Amino acid sequence: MNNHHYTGLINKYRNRLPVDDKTRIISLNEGNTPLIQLKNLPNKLGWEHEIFCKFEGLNPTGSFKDRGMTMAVTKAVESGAQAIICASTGNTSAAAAAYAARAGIKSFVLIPEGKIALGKLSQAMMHGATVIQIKGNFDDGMRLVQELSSTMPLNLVNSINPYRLQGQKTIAFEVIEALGDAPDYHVMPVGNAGNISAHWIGYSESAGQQCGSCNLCDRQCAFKDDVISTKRPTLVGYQASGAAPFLRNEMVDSPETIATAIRIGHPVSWDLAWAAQKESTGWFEECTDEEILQAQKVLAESEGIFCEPASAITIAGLLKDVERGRYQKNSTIVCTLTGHGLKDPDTAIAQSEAPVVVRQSVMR
Ligand code: AN7
Repeated sequence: MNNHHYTGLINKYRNRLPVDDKTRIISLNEGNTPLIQLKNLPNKLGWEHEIFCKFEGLNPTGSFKDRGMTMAVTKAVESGAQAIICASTGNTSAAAAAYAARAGIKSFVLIPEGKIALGKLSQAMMHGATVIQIKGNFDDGMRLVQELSSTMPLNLVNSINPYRLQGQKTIAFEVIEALGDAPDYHVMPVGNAGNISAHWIGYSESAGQQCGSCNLCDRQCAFKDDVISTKRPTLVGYQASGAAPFLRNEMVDSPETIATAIRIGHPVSWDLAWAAQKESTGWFEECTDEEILQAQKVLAESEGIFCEPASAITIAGLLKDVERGRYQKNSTIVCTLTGHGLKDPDTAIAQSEAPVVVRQSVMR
């Protein structure tokens, strides 16, 4: 095999990840996703920013979760685990099921009954996970899997597992490589808040700086040889109005939103995400379900990029905050589009006009 064949993010960034030469790497060649500059939307709106989408929907299972899962499952296997478990709003379960299949171990996934997008459910089922639907939401599932994994030989692969964040931090490395430096802003959806924390770890390491996640990180940002950027971006996190604990400044007990991926009221990475917001002088903002769906459609129609509703909240947030002048003029802004639109065809079809039906005779 030639040296240029891309074999996933652990191989690419192995000197910045907790693996050694003996580690058996469980990978589906995740990462290396495209950074696509938006053209039509900023032109139409007269925005003076350069806006890029990091399209994480193009990972092997269709979401950013693959970045964390390659690392978590690699370490689970290294520790001798025979089975992994997670709670999920959908994408984590799809990734866990796929990487467990790749590793040849078992996976158990807990999902809220009737509240995950069908594409994600089909993935967990096809990859052979034991799918357990619970009469409750993600936060209830999270409590259950923490309990189960503490008493049974099950390796927990939710983002409370620090290896998940280690894998997910690599998105920052890729953005910096593509742009030549960190952007001015990096914008993303916030649910369980692992991803915003991972972005901050990645950007901090890249700039050779300490961050609020250092206590969880086995490498202590000791990357003096790997400094690749001159600065860290301002991080902006968008939440659905019905599931916005960071806006309410307290946990939300009955989260509700059409963006089921981020239907989370008790984020596990609460402290880390606040640290990321404060240290980056960023902010959290909320968007309604209506704004989310509208943004999903606008992005798909104007740029040819189809992301899932949770991911489209980044565009909804920009539509609101750029117009308000919250972003400094002439900025470089990167949006993480966390998952592919094909994950949730039901929501897409429900908000689109029905196709016309014609008799064949009319066509002649
Ligand atoms: C598309 O799959 O939590 O703030 O269980 O699937 O790191 O939780 C999914 C989260 C954003 C939020 N966009 O990221 C799960 C799960 C998409 C997602 C998020 C999720 P975090």
